[in-house]
Amino acid sequence: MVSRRHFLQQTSLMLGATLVSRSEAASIPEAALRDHAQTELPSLPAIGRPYNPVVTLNGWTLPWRMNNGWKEFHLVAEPVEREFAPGMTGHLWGYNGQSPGPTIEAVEGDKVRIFVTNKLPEHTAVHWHGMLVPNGMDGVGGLTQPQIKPGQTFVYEFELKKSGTFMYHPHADEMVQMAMGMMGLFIVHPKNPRFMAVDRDFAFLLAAYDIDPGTYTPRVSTMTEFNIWTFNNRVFPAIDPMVVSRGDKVRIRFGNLTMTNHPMHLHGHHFEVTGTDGGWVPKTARWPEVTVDVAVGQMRAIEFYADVAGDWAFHCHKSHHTMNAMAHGVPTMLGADTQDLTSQIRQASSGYMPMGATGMADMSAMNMALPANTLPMMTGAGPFGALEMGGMFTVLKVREGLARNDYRDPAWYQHPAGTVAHLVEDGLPAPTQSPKL
Ligand SMILES: [Cu+2]
Repeated sequence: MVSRRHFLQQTSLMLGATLVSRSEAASIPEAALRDHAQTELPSLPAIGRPYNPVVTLNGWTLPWRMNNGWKEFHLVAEPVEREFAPGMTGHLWGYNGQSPGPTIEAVEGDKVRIFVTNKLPEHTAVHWHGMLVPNGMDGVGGLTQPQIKPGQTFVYEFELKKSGTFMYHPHADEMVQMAMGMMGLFIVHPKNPRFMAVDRDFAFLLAAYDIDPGTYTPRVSTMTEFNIWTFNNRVFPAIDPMVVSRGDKVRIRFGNLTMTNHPMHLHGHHFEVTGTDGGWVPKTARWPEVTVDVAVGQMRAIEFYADVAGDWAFHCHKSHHTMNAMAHGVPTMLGADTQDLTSQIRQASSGYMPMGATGMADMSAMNMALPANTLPMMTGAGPFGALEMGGMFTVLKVREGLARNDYRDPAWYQHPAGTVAHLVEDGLPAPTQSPKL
């Protein structure tokens, strides 16, 4: 246990995460809470070292207070409700009212003190993924600290040695606690705000769940067959677009805490990987890409100039990860003649509808009656019709002349005349065979 006097010592760091006593608990900063999934606009820090804030897609940044040179944060691990998209909510575990937990933003060189209160029905511990911390602050329950029991508050103290993109998640009953949504981003900004500066800086986590249609709580023992694929626990079309001004230098940071890898693909631009959870990638070690695979437990930061106006898709390239729950477990009916079958089955079940005999594209336009609390397999209405996407998909919206802090959804792109692929109506030339040589 820490004594009050030790607590106020500014120069020494604690060697291990410690339990906070009852008398110390009175001085803990209030824990900020959220009950919605809207994207919080980035705000410049009012106190402490200056930095360029990130935009957490459908997320927010945890407020802090300064206490004699220490930045103090308060995370509360607790059961939460998270809306994946209107029509589907998960009963998850998270931090401070939401899952993922709030993004922690601080600056290289900062001394941070993070209080963690456990309101879960079982013990937990918080690991600071990728961060260089004293061993006793590493948050591996049983290995580097005692588990944080329900009702207890522990405190972590360390100095931020390196800037970059990191994550926090439990290292206690991991299979259950991560399958239930316990995770968050930890962004350490460079001490020099001009180093690696960009105009727009987006961040989110990749997370996946197995939630049967009609139910609310993820199956926690699922190993690979997940059915809800998310950016920051939102699925398309409920993931906010990434809105940028044409010419902006843009960074997108994504960490993968699912149980499989995700090839993340950007349309219309070439990017470079400029950061991993091990730090910034030197310029000489970068190469151009349009897709970068992010493995389990990895983070990647990509950068590019958004030089072409439009609505550009940004998504996981595994096509079953841009689908929602109802896509899974559907038999393949391609090529099957369902006419006879349909009338026979309808004698037993009047509402029967055959699906997929010519593909499944029409399912996104179909308003099928769904069980409670699930989402159609693919959905989203675009300016030209159904988008046929779900899950890990959003849109990079590049527009002319947006103000620096303007992230409002500018609606769909208005294409200049003559720049959209279109139907060929008449005047098709007759097919000709190339002359035999
Ligand atoms: Cu994927």
